[in-house]
Amino acid sequence: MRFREPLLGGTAAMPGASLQRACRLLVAVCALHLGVTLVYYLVGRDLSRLPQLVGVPTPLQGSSNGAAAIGQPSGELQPREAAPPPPSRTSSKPRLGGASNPDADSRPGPGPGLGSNLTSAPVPPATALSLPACPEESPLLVGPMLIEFNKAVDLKLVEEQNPKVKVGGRYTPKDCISPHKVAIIIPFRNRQEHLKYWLYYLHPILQRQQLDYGIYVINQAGESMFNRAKLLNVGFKEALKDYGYNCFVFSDVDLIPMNDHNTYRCFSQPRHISVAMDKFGFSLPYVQYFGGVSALSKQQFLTINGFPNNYWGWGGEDDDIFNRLAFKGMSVSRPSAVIGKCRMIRHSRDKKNEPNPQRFDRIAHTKETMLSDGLNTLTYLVLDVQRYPLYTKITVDIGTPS
Ligand code: UDH
Ligand code: NGS
Repeated sequence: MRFREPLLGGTAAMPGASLQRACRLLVAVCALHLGVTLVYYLVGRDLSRLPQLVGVPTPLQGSSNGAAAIGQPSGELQPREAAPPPPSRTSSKPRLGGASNPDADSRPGPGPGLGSNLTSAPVPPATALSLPACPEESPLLVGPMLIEFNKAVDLKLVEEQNPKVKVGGRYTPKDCISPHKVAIIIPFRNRQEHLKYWLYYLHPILQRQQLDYGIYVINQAGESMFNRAKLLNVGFKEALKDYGYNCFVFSDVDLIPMNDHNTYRCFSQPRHISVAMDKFGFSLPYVQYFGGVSALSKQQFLTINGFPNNYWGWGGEDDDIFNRLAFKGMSVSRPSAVIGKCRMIRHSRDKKNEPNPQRFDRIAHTKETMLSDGLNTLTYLVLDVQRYPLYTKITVDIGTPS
């Protein structure tokens, strides 16, 4: 018996030809599929769009949120010193701020004035609309961090290490919408070296915390007595002219958190953030302590009429703020002493910030004074606004003790 050539032509070849055609069709379909996939990949390269197209919610991918690019500060600071980079924009015309413009507080969104360039920087609205909300706890957090201050910081490098931070120190998560629109306000005068450490450590942390944030350094002009709380009031008002912030973190320039689970955001009660400072043996110095770093929502801040304007020199203003909160029936929320660990950059006492001898008398009268000393009586003159790559610096004349 010999084998026929059963599948090669004639009537007997018919089933073979059909199979061939079917195979060709299959190959064509595969090629088409491959082509379409390739086009999606090359054109979009943004996989977060795919779920939007098919109506599937996007699980958050840590790596697509910049965590890898941001990186964890290794503690390896660059040895090179650098002058602050040139500002992107300068407004040198003095502007009056304060109680004369009460509407500034209630504007929910971006407004005229200082920051129109900042509000144009974040994600375009079309993309933002399709993004999911950021999760309650960021998946990017790393926990305890090594914080040290033994090597100088080069701000140019910090800039390169934080490419997603926009001019003026603005950042918005790319892959999700953060409910936490946080203005970080730093009272400042003549502490550039501390500010460099602060920016080096905090920018990566705040990005990992998936906050929609902006950094405001409120620089007191002149040589008169320092006034921390008044500068913080100025920061509140000025930041709101930039963007619809709903949360305000008030931070000394020399305090760095040691655990990124200590989120720089607002809570249902005012938040004390720097609860376990190294200089106090990683614990609270006293239960009412509210100094260092704290966070108040816009509404909480407005409820207490902001901070006092008349604590000139060191001490007591944070106790006055605590009293204001207590008199308005609020309590203080805090992280645990483990999560709340932080380091302070050691330094000597600043000139023109000597202890205020009036502070004890003032904190004994917060209940009455808080009605007539605060946001409703705040006056100041903005002398200069500089939009640096990593922060916005607002220089103000806040006057002198009356
Ligand atoms: N600040 C300045 N410049 C000043 C004074 C204060 O930028 O000249 C800011 C800065 O953000 C600082 C914050 O205001 O972190 C609070 O200043 P502070 O002097 O009340 O508190 P700090 O913890 O120092 O910095 C306390 C006195 C240190 C004495 C140390 C003696 N060894
Ligand atoms: C209290 C001050 C606070 C100050 C705290 C810690 O005594 O303003 O010490 O100060 N209150 C009064 O003086 C009434 S610190 O050691 O951080 O300089 O914040």
